[in-house]
Amino acid sequence: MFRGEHLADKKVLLEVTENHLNTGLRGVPVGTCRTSYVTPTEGVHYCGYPISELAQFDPEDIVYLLFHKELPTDEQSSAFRQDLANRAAIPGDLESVLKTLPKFGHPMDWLSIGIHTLGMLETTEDWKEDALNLVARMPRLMGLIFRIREGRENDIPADDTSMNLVDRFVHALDFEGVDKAKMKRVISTYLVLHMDHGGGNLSTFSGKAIASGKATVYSSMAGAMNALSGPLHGRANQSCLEFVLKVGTSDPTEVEAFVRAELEAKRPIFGFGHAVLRAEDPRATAQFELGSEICPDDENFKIVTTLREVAPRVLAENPKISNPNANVDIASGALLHHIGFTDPTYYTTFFGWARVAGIGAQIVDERAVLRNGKGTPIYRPKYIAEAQTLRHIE
Ligand code: NMX
Ligand code: MLT
Repeated sequence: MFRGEHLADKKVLLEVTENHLNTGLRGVPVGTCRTSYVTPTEGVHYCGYPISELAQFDPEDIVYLLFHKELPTDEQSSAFRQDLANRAAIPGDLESVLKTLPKFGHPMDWLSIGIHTLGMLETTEDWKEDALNLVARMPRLMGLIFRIREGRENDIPADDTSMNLVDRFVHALDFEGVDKAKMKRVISTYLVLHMDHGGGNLSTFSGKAIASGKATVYSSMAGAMNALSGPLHGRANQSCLEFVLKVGTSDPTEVEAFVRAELEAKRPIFGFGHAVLRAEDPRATAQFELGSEICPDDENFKIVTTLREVAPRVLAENPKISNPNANVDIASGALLHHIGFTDPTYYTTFFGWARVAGIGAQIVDERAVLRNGKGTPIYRPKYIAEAQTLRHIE
């Protein structure tokens, strides 16, 4: 049962006026979304369930929800985990390709190329098959990216496809001297919180636009990852931890001085603000709760806790800023750092890993379900010619 049917409310439709032009389609309805919607105060809902109710679920059950639009029963959950395991083996030599990439390249570029490579190794020409195969193969790709970039490319543990998604990544990674149980808990929560965020966020929109020209799921997803890699979108989680490391103190007075100086220098305060939300993002709240439980004394966690108190007050002084509150990126870096991922340049790859599920499910819906299975046509919004352009035409 798909709860929270917002689309019955036709008031969301509006007349497009000149004021909507050149605003990045802000607020302009362009389609329907079957996986999730975002409300300004409760944030994202997956198939009608507010994210605050889902944070503790296993990632596999949330992938099931996004693809099937209902939470699985115990039997459905086990069958789905088996299905993912059956799809998980990488059908070819991904490792050799990754080993040729420049180690100084950004991990998001590796992720995009890795997804492209998976598509070159096997594409089924069935939207859902490809989307689920990709979900099932992501943990190994992620593990290989980390290991090969770090020069730990020998003795990579053989893949064990019977493991769950997070265990398979941690197994490939094979970090020494870390608390693996804590690591699995943080990654699991991270994946669930980041899987989907409505139909119009930049990476999802870009992925669906590419797929509308009938590019494969893999090509569309690689494009979506490129969109996610921008510093105002997914890569804000990297910038946010870099920012936290620069703040370097949890003293409220010093933090406030730092925030003001950043604003003065016209630099964004990472981890705050949102295009749709108008309150603290519940995904941030969930991560603060997790951090208070597992690492209340971690220095970076203490800094983000102070930022959470100080920055909204300072940002609210600028009436142009629609939402001065914490967004999803504020605490995730501190948690990832705490469990052993100390290099923030990797953080957006976790975001990308998670989003593969939501974007994949939305591509399947747009290509094979909407408009009675016919799918939406190729994206082609209208642009209005500017006077200068018209002069050239004449
Ligand atoms: N720090 C400094 N300035 C800000 C911030 C912020 N955190 N948030 C908004 N503004 C500015 C924004 O740049 C814009 O300035 P201008 O008119 O000069 O272009 C003005 O306030 C109005 O922006 P809004 O309408 O409030 O926000 P918009 O929808 O344009 O942008 C973000 C949303 C998320 C891009 C913006 O809030 C931002 O840059 N935040 C910091 C970066 C960040 O944390 N991004 C993560 C978002 C989550 N994600 O995954 O995408
Ligand atoms: C998010 O997860 O917050 C997004 O992808 C950004 C958005 O919704 O625009």
